[in-house]
Amino acid sequence: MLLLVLFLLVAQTATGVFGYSASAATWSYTTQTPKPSKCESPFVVLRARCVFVEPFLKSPWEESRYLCHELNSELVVVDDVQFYYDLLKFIRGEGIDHESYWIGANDTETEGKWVWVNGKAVESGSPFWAIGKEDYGSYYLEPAGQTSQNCLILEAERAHYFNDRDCIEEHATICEKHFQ
Ligand SMILES: [Ca+2]
Repeated sequence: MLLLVLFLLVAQTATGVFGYSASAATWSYTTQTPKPSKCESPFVVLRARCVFVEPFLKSPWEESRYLCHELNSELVVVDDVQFYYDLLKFIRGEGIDHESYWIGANDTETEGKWVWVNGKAVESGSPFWAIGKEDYGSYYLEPAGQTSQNCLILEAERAHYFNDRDCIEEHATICEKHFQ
């Protein structure tokens, strides 16, 4: 009988120790893991924003967005002229300006109503959108693709001005990581 009581006591103690260890291990994990750096490679800081320009993988717009999500980021929102300038300067400086890049806006939900992935409206006209020239000489402002072109791209052939393209075309990607 005494042996049985001793056995139960030891078993209870062992259980208690195990439980304590598990919680201690959890505690030490959460407090000792280093805080992640704000903008780590392959992302770079441009105009105080954290972006990743991926020129090699070509994908439809939705897959480009998925790629960004996999990197805990989102397709880039180019809503600031100075940031736009720095982004283009970076692309040219890196020698990767032969590619066109999907960025984070579309007019899929309502034709002609361009919306960034953060829900804000895309600014129309200059200095963002490309100007086209008809064969007979007159000029027009993009976007002009109507319902056949619903995704926003920085188009290489248009000096990386904004243009609307068919979302299923395969192009390079620019992601942006948010800190807040
Ligand atoms: Ca459209």
